[in-house]
Amino acid sequence: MGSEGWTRREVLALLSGLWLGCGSPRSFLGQVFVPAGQGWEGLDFSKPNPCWNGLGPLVSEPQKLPLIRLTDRPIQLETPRPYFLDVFTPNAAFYVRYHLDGIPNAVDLKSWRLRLEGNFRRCLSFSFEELIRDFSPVSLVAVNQCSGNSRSRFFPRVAGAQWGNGAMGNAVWTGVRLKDLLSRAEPLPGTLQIQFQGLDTGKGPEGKGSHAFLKSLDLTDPALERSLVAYSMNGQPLPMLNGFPVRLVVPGKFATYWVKHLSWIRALKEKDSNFWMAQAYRIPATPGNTIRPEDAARGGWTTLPIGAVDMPVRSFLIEPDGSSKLPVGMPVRLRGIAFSGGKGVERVEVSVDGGRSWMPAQLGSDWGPYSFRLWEKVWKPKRPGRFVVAVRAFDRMGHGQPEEPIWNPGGYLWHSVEKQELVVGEV
Ligand SMILES: Nc1nc2c(c(=O)[nH]1)N[C@H]1C(S)=C(S)[C@@H](COP(=O)(O)O)O[C@H]1N2
Ligand SMILES: [Mo]
Repeated sequence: MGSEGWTRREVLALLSGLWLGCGSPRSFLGQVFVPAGQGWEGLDFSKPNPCWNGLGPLVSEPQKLPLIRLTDRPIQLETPRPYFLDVFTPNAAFYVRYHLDGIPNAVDLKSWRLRLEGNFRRCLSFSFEELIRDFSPVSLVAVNQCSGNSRSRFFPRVAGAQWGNGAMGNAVWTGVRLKDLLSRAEPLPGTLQIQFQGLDTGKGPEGKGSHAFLKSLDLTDPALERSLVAYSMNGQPLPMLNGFPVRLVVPGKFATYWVKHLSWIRALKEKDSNFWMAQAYRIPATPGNTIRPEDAARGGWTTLPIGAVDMPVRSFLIEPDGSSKLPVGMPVRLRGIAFSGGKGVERVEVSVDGGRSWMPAQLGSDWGPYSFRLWEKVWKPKRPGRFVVAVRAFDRMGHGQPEEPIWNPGGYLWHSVEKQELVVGEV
């Protein structure tokens, strides 16, 4: 690999990624899907990332286990594959995504307030203590998934963090119902949207003047009804990097609406025209929200905010990860997770012949329609060889996953069937 045209920093980032990336037998990540007969030196970066996770060094940030660092400023950390063997993602392993580099390192709960302002009958503010004491706590289980999860699968590649599959996590969220806060403040007639803002600040992308991270939902969006202002994650305070002291939880919607360090809730009389709503996080208004790159380049197509859709159903093989040979005749547990954006998981099917034939998997406990659901299937390989395992899930509305890749310029909504090569050897 020549280094022409690359900055030293980029080369170093790439090298450190390779060192820990898929195919390296020393790697803790070990989530190999290396093309037949090749080692990791055979990976082609002009093609989709073949590894389960994104590529990057493992780094330890405060309150976090070693996670895969995709970018530094803003910090973006991906959860390594083995943590998804559990239905709840540990807080310390939960992925991290920011847009701005001015992120809070500490929040003083003595002075911190959650403020409701704008077109409300009453402008209110609440201390952390009041949120815990004066409202009945509500708990729910929901998957937080970045809109760009699996973006490194896109071909041709698109700009943005090159996530593998680890920009997602499932947790028990506890807090105050958003609607309890809204009904105390009472949106006045003429309110179109509710806007959410966290404590982070910065310049944002070059020339965009996006000083703060702002997201809005229509006042009529049913997702507001089920949303929480969460102060607890898996029974613990939120890690700072996941939004301490409180974050918005919008079950079923992509995590871009799950505003961290939530400190301002605003009633808007006009539709939010800020950068994060009007320009970023837009998807093609086409069937399946997919578009051909050449059509996208021609322009003249309409877009929707990604909040217009619920998360599509997805499923993943977590173990075995392909890093070691399986012995012929020995039963192995194929294990993984599936989830949907609110329609539940009706069934999961597994294939060991690359998707030609499918077998039903056993499902684990049902933690509700927004949660991960574990699945497993015992498989006894009868002959040596290379087997391509594929997994697909269906939600309760009968929606499945496309076999074909999708594409859009933002690199959003990837949900095609995942495949993993497993090698079976003679005993
Ligand atoms: N304050 C704030 N909240 C935010 C963001 C942000 O940049 N700042 N990013 C959003 C996006 S796009 C994602 S994917 C999730 C990531 O949540 P996590 O970092 O807790 O995993 O946070 C959302 N909430
Ligand atoms: Mo995101």
